[in-house]
Amino acid sequence: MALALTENTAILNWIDEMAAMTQPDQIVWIDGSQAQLNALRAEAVASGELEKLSEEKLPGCYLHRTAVNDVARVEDRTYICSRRQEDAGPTNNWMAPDEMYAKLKKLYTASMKGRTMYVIPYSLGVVGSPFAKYGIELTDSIYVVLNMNIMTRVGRQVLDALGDSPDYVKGLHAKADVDPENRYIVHFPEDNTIMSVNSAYGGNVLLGKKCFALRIASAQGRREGWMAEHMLILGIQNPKGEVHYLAAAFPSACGKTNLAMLIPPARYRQQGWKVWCVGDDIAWIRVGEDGRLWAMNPEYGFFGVAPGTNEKSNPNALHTTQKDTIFTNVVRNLDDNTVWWEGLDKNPPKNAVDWKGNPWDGTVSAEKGAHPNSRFTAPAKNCPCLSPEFENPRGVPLSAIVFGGRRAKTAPLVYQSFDWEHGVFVGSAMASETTAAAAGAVGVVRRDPMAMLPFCGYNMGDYWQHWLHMGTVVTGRAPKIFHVNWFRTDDEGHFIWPGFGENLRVLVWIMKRCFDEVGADETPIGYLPKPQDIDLEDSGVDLDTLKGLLNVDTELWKEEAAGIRAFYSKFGRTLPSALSAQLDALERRLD
Ligand code: GTP
Ligand code: SPV
Ligand code: MN
Repeated sequence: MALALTENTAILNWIDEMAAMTQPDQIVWIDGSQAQLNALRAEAVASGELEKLSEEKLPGCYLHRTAVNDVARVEDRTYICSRRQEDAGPTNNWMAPDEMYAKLKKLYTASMKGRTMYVIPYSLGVVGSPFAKYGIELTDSIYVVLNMNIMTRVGRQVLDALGDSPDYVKGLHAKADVDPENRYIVHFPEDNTIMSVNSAYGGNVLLGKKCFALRIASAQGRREGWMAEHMLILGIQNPKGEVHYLAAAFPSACGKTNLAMLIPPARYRQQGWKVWCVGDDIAWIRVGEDGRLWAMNPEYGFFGVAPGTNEKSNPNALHTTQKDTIFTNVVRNLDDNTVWWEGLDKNPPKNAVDWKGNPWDGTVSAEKGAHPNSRFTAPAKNCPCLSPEFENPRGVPLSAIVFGGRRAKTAPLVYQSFDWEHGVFVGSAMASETTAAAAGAVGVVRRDPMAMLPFCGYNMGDYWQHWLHMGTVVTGRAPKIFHVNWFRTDDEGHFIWPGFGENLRVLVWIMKRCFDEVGADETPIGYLPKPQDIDLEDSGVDLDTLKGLLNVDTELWKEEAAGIRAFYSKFGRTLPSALSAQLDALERRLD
């Protein structure tokens, strides 16, 4: 094999086997050097896979367009192939491992003929730290190599840290024909193996992200006593200079990147409030030596939603994307060779190319210029508010865990659970409107427990049991658990709460609750703020509106409880009894 960067026989034998099946013309090891990455960028530009953007305005930035049928995660084609079907649970697609391996073998055979196989050694977490986990992704896509290089720590140092150990996650990705009928995103949690074929879209093919850091890692975490969660991690610095941390789980395209990079309203900034971003999508959570829960971000970059990102909503994200960024499925402005998307500003370019590659003049109102799930891949170190703790391998201690989703009605702006067990119930019962981040209908309310419905690598009932167990390990030091909803709408469908930077007002209440600095009203669903305890000065929201946002409609909540009961009924004996008891108690309180 050409220029292998390791003598690790577990790795070499596996690559031999995968190469014999896929039959690439050549194998190239990614060493992480700038020289090699630059050569790959040049090759991708020459082939049209990437388009170079203005070096003056967007230095080091590129544009990529995916196939029109390949723009989001495909949940109906994503599988958890454990030996027993019950271990995948009622919320995952399942097939017996032997059957799936045989099926995939046909799709991979000779799929890399005429192509190059790239070997990407990558680390989730700081290389060499006790909390890092390593993976190797084999892919025939330069786009994947360049994105993985932004999203994870890539290169020779990973192989050095791994040494002779067979403890790494195997990932095989082949673009094949990008055929949606034969697209499979498959996880074998018992083999630490991921196989992805017939796609070239981010979440389906950047195997370090959802596939490893959530689906495989959640299963590892259960075995090893930690948690892998679909959560942002942020630090809130108060005027005294103290920084307290929280992690928040919102479903895809429901505001994690935006909250993680929040800029406080002007008066708060003047008083000394600041938010530090530790992570925007994934948190690995462990019990620290002090008995508290600590969260670290295993990633190295942001794969963020472009539409809606602007100078007002998220200036930090916008700034993060001004260099060394890959944009996927956005508009290309031909006049100055930059990019545009809906919600960037009110001046769509007139001389442009849309996400499908067609001429676009910004006036075709029916057709969006950028795909609603168009994304930027940007290095974390570009972020102006990146936390000084970002490279701390242990992460940060959590004071609060926050769940949330898009709910036009039902869920109030914020409430607090009564205790850890009730908090796990609140997370398990989360529901949210679907978004463009996954293929399928948008705006349909569905249960999305802990924002992990598409990402839990084992039986969701066992996952809830693991959450309950973690609470017993950190008794007395457990983070307080909250639920937020920025997305309540009025009768015309407009968002009532201004959101974005103004969300700090809610985070401040949450922090006060964590440190027993403010009271609350006890309601059937949990503790709600006394309206006067949420600061509204300069928010544009009046007290009556806030009272509406905090309203708990008993009739809607009875329907909600019935919905939770129907969802729980899928789990049979894997539903933890503590959670069915929580549901019974909620129904009693509502009566
Ligand atoms: P994934 O990367 O898919 O996991 O998503 P995410 O949770 O990081 O979502 P993101 O922060 O990218 O937000 C997605 C969309 O929600 C964007 O279009 C945002 O503009 C919008 N959004 C984020 N926060 C708010 C908010 O507080 N209020 C409102 N109304 N919209 C928001
Ligand atoms: C999500 O869909 O939650 C994302 C984007 O963060 S992807 O990497 O495609 O999963
Ligand atoms: Mn996500």
